Amino acid sequence: MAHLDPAPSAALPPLSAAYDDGAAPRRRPSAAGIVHLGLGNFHRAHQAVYTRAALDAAGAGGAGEAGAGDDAWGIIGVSSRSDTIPTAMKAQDLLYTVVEISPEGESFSVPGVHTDAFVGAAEPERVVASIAAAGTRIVSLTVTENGYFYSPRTGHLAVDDPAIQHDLRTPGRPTTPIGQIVRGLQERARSHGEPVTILSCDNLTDNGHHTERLVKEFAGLLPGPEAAETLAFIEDHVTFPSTMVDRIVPATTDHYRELVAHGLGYADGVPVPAEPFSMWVLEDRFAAGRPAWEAGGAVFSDEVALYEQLKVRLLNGTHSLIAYLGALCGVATISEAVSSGPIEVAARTVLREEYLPSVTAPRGVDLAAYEEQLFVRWRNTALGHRTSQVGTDGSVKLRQRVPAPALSLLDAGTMPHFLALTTAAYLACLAPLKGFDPGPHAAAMVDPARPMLARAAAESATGHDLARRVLRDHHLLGEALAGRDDFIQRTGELLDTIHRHGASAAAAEAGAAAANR
Ligand code: CS2
Repeated sequence: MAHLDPAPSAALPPLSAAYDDGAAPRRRPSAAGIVHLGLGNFHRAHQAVYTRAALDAAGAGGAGEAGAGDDAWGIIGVSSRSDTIPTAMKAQDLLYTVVEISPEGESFSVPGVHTDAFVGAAEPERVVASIAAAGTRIVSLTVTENGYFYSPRTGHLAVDDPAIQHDLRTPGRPTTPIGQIVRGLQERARSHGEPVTILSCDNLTDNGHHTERLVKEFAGLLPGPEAAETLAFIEDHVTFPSTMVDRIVPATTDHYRELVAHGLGYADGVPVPAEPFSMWVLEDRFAAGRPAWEAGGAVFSDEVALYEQLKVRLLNGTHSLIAYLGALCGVATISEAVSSGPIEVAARTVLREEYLPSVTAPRGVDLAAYEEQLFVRWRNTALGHRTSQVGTDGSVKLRQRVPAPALSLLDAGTMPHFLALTTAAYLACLAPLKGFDPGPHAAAMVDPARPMLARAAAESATGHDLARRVLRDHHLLGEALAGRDDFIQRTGELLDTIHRHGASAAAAEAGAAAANR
């Protein structure tokens, strides 16, 4: 990629000035209809872009679908703790640029759909009030797999977690997304009783039902009659549609700020890079209307669960293997990792032989074309999607990706060597045994299980010891896999190979074993 001089941003007009020359949408939403929890890059390059298309369609007279012709779908963006994005967005009239990156070049767009932005941790009462406002018709979430405060062992609300305990004891100042939602719903029930939709947009299987269960479990723990009142309101006035979201969105770097400065001629402190591909499949169960997101290509379907399973396994599951093997091979980006022969072979094998058997294609989806498209997307070198970003939060992500397909193969008498390799490569990155250095990209991975993993690694002499401690004793991949000694043994063996001979040798070993099964 051509080198660009650092942007002379001080000399450039701020993005807010883009209105005057028509680079930003002139038509802003007339009011806020959506409160979004998790004002990160993914939301800003996904839901916000679909919402812009819906507002444009409403401006053009609408298409006769639900929500068409309605422009009161502005989004109040709530960042969980960091003030970087809210502060920067407010300084530029709530605008930011989406930089679409393909090997052929970049294109720029400014969604301009937010009506406010603030930090939830700094203003907890305002989160509750925003969710409770009668004008709020959808509360959407991108809080990552790690933001739902559920026990990976049971799938139920992590009642003993100090943050959930805090939210149960402190009505007006919740800090967790589930606590914020329930307190907001409680307030709605008390004040006006208007219906609302809770819309999870995270990579969780059955994300709507999962969110509904956690919300109801939290509501059920409220004191005395509050529990019954809130649960009754939820039952009658709240829906939780499931969604499948898909767009690769790397972290913002100065490189993207420079691209905006040079390409668009404005200073944007918080642009969002994104791949050209984008997909959104939703159940059409909205309690109080919705924007005409189909104007941006969203698909309303009764097969969301199948789409979600396809995506979480084929895309996300394979992505994890590419990230951990890549990091162990010293590679910074997904595109570089998947272009290496042994990693591509491992990725294709896990996808075809270990994820594919457990998915059912939604109507009209060609699985061979889906696979090819994934490899094209992963090879998008211009994107700079980092192995450390995909490898982050593996303890929570792998629970969604590995156990179900692994168990169905194990139950059929087939060893899932590459799912064991995914687990082994994760452990090699996050729980290195004494004397093993997984390298800087593994060191950059953030994971809530790091303290437990470090203790387990310190107590273990071999890969097998470590796999046993983490999978069997700590149930890292859930209870069912905790009881599968064969899978744990295989993970331990592959982990020992990584320690002794490196990740490529372990991938070759898994490949040889898979060829013989
Ligand atoms: C990735 C996803 O970080 C990860 O675990 O697999 O963020 C992936 O890029 C998106 O789900 C693509 O839609």
